[in-house]
Amino acid sequence: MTKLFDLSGRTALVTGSARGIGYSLAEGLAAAGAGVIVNGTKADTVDAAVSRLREQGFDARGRAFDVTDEQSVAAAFAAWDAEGIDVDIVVNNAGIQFRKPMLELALADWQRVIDTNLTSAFIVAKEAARRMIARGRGGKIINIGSLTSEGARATVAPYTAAKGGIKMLTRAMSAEWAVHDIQANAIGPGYILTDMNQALVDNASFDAWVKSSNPSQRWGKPEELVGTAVYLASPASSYVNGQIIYVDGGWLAVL
Ligand code: GCO
Repeated sequence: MTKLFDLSGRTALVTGSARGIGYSLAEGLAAAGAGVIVNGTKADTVDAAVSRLREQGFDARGRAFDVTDEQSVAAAFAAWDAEGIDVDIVVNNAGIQFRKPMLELALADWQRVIDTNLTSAFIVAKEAARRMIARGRGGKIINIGSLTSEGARATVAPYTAAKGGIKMLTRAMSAEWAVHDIQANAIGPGYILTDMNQALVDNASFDAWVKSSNPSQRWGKPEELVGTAVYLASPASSYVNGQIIYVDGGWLAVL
């Protein structure tokens, strides 16, 4: 049974994993046996995250690169090719939030969120899938969605559009890559206690809304997403494709 969820011998790239949900997912995949590659935009925070993982005895390395930049992504994968590192699992987690009503939203800010939260998943998955197909051993792609993959909230239009796109991009990946034994799925986190959401946690009325809107009546913790990530990264999900699994305390299940 344990082999079903064993990631030993596999390497997982988690984008945006120097902190928050990404770091927790990298830590959880490492604890399940995977070698992990930490990514972020800043070398110092990537290095700090790698050190924290190595202190726990995990096989971890890092690379700071911009997941929205095609050349930077290609260079990263070329470097791993040269080191004999095969990326078997990709977690497209990188994401930013920018809260502003659309009538006040500059196109540049819209584009930045779309590029980081959606386009980067295409760029990274394309580089990874090309190699997975060439190796003939299949692979795993896990895209990070959101409650906003299903429903919209005012003031977060680009994030919502991107996360809705993540749900459908995941299905598109399945349509083209399932035949190569690549399972592309998504995780839809509910409201999770992260730095990105701290302003919301600190807002008493928003905090009350989150707690009253899900039957668990609380915010989720980043580590509560790990089990679903390990499942989707493991042989246990070998016939699961194009799905989005919500880890939301029951939010989307109730009226
Ligand atoms: C917001 C939050 C949400 C959460 C999460 C919910 O401003 O509403 O940032 O987007 O982060 O995506 O699933």
